[in-house]
Amino acid sequence: MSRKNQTLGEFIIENQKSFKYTSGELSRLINSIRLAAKVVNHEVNKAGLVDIIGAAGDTNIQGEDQQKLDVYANDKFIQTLKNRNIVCGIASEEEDNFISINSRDENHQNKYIVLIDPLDGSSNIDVNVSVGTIFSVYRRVTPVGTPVTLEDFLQKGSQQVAAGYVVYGTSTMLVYTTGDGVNGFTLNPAIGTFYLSHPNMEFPENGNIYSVNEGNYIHFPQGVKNYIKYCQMEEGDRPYTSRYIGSLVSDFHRNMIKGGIYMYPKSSKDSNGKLRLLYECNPMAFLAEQANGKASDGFNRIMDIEPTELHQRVPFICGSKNMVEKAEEFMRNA
Ligand code: AHM
Ligand code: MG
Repeated sequence: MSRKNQTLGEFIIENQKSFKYTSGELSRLINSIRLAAKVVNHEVNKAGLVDIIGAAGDTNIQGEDQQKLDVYANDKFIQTLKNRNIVCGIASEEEDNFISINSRDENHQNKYIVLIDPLDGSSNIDVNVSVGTIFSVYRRVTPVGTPVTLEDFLQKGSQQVAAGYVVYGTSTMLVYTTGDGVNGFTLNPAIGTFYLSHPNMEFPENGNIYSVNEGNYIHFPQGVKNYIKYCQMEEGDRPYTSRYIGSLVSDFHRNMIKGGIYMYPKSSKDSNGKLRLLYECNPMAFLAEQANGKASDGFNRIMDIEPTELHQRVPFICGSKNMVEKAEEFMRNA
């Protein structure tokens, strides 16, 4: 059940019954992400003041070292999840290895693991363009009571129990799914509360926006080149509009609302593209499917890919269902 003006806190409590597992742990986990998102939002919003309050690497007026924002976001999300004693393991784009968390009576009793990209698109910060946080949640597969292992993190996207993102944009929003549709909450910064502003979000089946870094065009596979030419062709509802922010969360968010396709294909420079399967593509794929959209590597469903490494990269095509299927058709026929 959802109603407008509901706060995220109320929504979590009222929807806990619909979770597959109802111990309350997942609710507490989403609550922790909500809290960390607010803290990071506060810092991201001050990014433009860097010349006034000091840049990364400087020492601030209290004698504290200033951190780069992506490191800051990483620390805040990890700290919040650790302190609240909710997860047994965390993996992050910012950390080479996963972190095993041994808490609650030193007995490894927690069941959830989280994979996170704490500040995606961080090259956009210097120019005041939106950035985001992406997260993905699984239940561990190794026995409770033992330390987590790599196996807990290398699960297929289809095993996710929750996923979402925070977009630090003109408004800050938290958008997430627990496998029962996608809901979006907007932060009222004056009082620090997220409100349900976008209930039951869905990709339109068709769209007219394509988002891809066309600077890499000559390096793309022929199928992608052909699809881009198709988008630009004068025919029916085409040419489509090209919009590329260079911040996956923001490009995805816009396409979900307006209808569109995002692509980061492989290229002759990067044989698997750029984006990471576990904490960028899988969570966005889960959201896309829950919002009536589709996510693919060009040939296969993203959430069916069997992961082999923590920081694995994968080509990514995601968005309105009919557009993704059309792109796949071009890939197959190239
Ligand atoms: P990051 O995790 O290093 O920030 O990289 C991921 C970002 C995505 O948000 C964005 O869509 C893409 O990289 C942009 O890459 P490019 O500049 O190559 O187009
Ligand atoms: Mg990233």
